[in-house]
Amino acid sequence: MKFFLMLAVFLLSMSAFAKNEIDVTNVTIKALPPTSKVTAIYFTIQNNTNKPITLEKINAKFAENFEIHDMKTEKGVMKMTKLNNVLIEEKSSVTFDKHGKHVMVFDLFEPIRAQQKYGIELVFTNGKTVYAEAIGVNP
Ligand SMILES: [Cu+2]
Repeated sequence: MKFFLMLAVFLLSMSAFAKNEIDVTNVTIKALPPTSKVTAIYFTIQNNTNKPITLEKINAKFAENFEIHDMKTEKGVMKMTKLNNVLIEEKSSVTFDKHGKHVMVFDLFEPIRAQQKYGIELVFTNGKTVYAEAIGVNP
């Protein structure tokens, strides 16, 4: 009995110190009128490992298609370009926001409402999948 108690204390202290390999924070999804079938997701990916990681795709149940986009200014005009993946260097982070990289969501199955939570999966090329909760935010 004493052994199990000590083991439990040991495991608890381990988890308190363990750092996630990948942290996905400030996850938001743009809330739009129900007539809109397209929206965007923003977040910050922090790579805590000693190796670069590559975000390959996004999955979620509330829409059919997800694309990684970037904004570029061409001849003074802002344009969206599709990216196949996004590299996050070791011990660094990449922020997706409305001024640059973002996840474009097409063919929504349900309207995105402010303050509601929407689960998403971020799939990396090393086989890791990170689950995150996006919060609906009014634009
Ligand atoms: Cu876009």
